[in-house]
Amino acid sequence: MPSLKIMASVLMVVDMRKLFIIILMISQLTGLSAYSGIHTTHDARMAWWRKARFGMFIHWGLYAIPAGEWRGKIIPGVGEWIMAHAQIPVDQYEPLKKKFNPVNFNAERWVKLAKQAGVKYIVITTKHHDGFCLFDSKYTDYDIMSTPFKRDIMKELSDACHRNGIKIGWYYSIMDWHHPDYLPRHKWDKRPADNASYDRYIKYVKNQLTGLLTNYGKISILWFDGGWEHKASEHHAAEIIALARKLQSDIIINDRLGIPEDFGTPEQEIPATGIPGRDWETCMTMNDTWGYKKSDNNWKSSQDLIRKLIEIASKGGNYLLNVGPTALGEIPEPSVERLKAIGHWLKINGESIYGTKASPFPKLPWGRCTQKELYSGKTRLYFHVFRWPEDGKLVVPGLKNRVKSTYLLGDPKRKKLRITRKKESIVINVPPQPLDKAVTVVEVDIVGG
Ligand code: JFZ
Repeated sequence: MPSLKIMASVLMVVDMRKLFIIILMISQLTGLSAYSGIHTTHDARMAWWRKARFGMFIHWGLYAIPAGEWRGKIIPGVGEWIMAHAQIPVDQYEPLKKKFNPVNFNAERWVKLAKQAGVKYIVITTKHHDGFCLFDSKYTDYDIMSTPFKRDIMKELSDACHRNGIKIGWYYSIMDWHHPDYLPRHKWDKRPADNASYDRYIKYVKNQLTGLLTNYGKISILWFDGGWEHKASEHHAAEIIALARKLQSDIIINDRLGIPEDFGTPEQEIPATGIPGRDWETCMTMNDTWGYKKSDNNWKSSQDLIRKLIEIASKGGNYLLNVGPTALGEIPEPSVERLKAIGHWLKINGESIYGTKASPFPKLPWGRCTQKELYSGKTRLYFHVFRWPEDGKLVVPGLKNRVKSTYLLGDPKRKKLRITRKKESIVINVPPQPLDKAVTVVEVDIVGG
């Protein structure tokens, strides 16, 4: 019978462990980090992000009101840049805030659509270049609380994300065409700059980021933008990043403050060979604009968007696909349709994207490949076939490993496919028709990696 003293110390340990688990659970549920002093390593904080592969970008703000048109004219370029492209002075643009009343905004509906699309995280513009804040800011009245809407959109959206298990990230533009201390003034901005202080502006940025990273529970990503008009040192970038990591210890930060940080951000393009050795995410529009633009109906097809997701995953990157809601708070129907189509494909084929790594093959003429290590020392290859072989023979060049099994990923009957070896290739005998005309996935388990 162990002595009472030993029993007491065992109970102490058990209690302490329970307490630690309770604190961690509270921290996860509330996003409040009881351990904000502990900074995670890059790989530790990137683990969920690398598995996620697919996020939704949301560009929303006052620019959704003009929606790409000003004084009866369609303004060239992206919708969220209308203030610059139409050279609208601050005193003519700022009054838009009195018209911003997105009565059809419903955070739960947006997040449920994101989940249906197979999205794992959302990044939304808290403040874009026009300087308008979609959140309740203590440091400016150029914010959502000064509009007829008077509701903190960031609070409603972050709460909906936390309820639905979707990670939430903040886009925050350093460039600010409204704040009197932001410099340089653009040529169309005739406001005097004599008393402007960029250091005072950076203090404003730090104050706003403190609110954004304190008042909304767990924030998983900080997506900076608009940093290109100053050197990182002029932004006090290192201080801003240290502040963010102090407030949210495992937050993931992009490279657009002028310091590489956690991931690269190729925009509207997929790097030909990915970015080996670096985490990266391609952000892309579904049409040609980030912010809503009434006249832009140049929508990419659902098949094209699915194939882009696959292309990016096959090179080891993430896909941040954009929606630009209307001034009433609705995601445009063409975007909804495409998100649902992507989600339908991922419902059947998602394991060939989530948690996978880049292709081991240099190039495949008929499609792309991703891979996943299996516990049994085997590797599962996912061949995404864009161009189905008319002769029913899918040739995989350069695959020397022993093949353990081959199936169509979407085949409910799990019918094994016959393969034959041909020199340094294998030939997979596939049915005459693909299961999915957009992309059919062939899964091949091989010995080794
Ligand atoms: C920026 C923003 O200006 C744009 O409005 C949108 O938010 C996009 C996601 O990010 O666009 C850029 C940023 C950098 C480059 C081009 C467009 N660049 O470095 O060429």
